[in-house]
Amino acid sequence: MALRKILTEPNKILRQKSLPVEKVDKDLQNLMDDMLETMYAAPGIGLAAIQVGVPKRVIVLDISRKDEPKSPLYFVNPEIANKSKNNSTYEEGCLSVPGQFAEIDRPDKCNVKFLDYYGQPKEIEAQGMLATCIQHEIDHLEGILFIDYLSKLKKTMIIKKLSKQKKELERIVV
Ligand code: GNR
Ligand code: NI
Repeated sequence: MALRKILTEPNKILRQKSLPVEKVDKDLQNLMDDMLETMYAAPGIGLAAIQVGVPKRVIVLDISRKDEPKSPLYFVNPEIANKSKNNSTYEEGCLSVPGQFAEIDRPDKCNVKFLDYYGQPKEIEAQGMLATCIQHEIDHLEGILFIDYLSKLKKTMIIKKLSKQKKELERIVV
């Protein structure tokens, strides 16, 4: 297992559309193991493969609390089969948009079809935080970030700030 580097905005790779996985093999399981380790280290509760620069439709999640046993979830080729008409609002953050948070409205329940860690087809009904997170991660597979749902002004301000932070960091490294 290895930690991978998480890409942050602004970065064109994050805007790529990820491609379906053809086979859940050892290499893909290795990617999922690395993603989970990277997510726990960050720390975060979800991670899409594109956030570590791999344009494959793969997501890992763990929404268990600190005082609960770890409960990792792996989703390969996830698809929303159904979503509720009712929305709920959560304060979202993103490891690719560091230090920024915003309230985002999304359907409060969704059914998700996917392949599990072993390539077995599964379907779950997600609600609450899990539903929010799965939708946030599936957005990554389409090149969408939560800041895309904000007003143009808010989004521009956040991207400017992150871009400035990146330049500052480069200056220090060089
Ligand atoms: O760690 C994360 N927390 C979070 C909080 C609210 C809604 C979504 C998320 S996902 C985020 C990790 C991440 O960026 N996944 O893509
Ligand atoms: Ni994210």
